[in-house]
Amino acid sequence: MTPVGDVIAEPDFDDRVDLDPDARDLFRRSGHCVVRGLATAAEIATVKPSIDAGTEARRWDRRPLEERDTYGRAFVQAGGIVGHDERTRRFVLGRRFARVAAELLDVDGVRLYHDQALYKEPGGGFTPWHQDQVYWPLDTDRTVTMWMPLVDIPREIGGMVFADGTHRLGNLSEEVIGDASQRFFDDLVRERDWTLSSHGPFAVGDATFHTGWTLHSAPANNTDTMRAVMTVIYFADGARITPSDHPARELDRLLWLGGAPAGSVADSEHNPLVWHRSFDE
Ligand SMILES: O=C(O)CCC(=O)C(=O)O
Repeated sequence: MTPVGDVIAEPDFDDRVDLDPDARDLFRRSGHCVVRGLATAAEIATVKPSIDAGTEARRWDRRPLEERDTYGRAFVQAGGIVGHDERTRRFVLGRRFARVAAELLDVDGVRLYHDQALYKEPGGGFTPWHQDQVYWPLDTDRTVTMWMPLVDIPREIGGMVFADGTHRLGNLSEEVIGDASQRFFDDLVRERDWTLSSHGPFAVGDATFHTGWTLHSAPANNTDTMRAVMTVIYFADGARITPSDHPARELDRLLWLGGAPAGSVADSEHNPLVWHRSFDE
């Protein structure tokens, strides 16, 4: 990795970092973990202007904060920033991050599902409880999101709150993120008495990883700082597309899997193999 310092010419996000076995163990036991310093401040300083611009260009909801619903108030959301420019592409397709994802999932290779910027504005609302994989028409539970702050995130803002061990329970509800998922899972969290964990505060370039079925939420941003976060979602190479039996999954099939039919291997041009064991040989 490049040392922390000023903006650098071109970061190399393809290099190898050694994963702390404790992070791997926590991920397998609880469905989430944190990897501190996965990118340096200098690397993020170089790439952040591109991600900021890509986020502004591709954000889905342009209404003012106060006109949005609970989901819309949670963050400015923009997906597919990988196509914004070369710097963003190199970040999203960085083998450093994908190798960590593959190691955590214990698979030979991972493909890109999609990337997504999640910028929680000053005054932005909480992120309702949800499971990501309810959106994903994939026949595997070997799926993972890397969530990386592009700014320091103090304890007052915080990061996601995870319900430990829920990654082993599969689909707990067909509710997509919103008021209904918040109500449903809030009750379930109380009823099942799951242990809740969080990894904040964060320095820029730290990253959390959580599986597609790990139940999570995030607190509101009551500070004056934009909580700029970039995420990259990966799935195990070889996964197949499942039948579209939910409108959200059908939309995702069209948006992120190249519209390929149910039953086919998820390997469209939008889902490149970002890391495979053979790349290191
Ligand atoms: O950043 C947040 O507030 C929530 C992120 C999230 O739900 C995710 O990355 O799956």
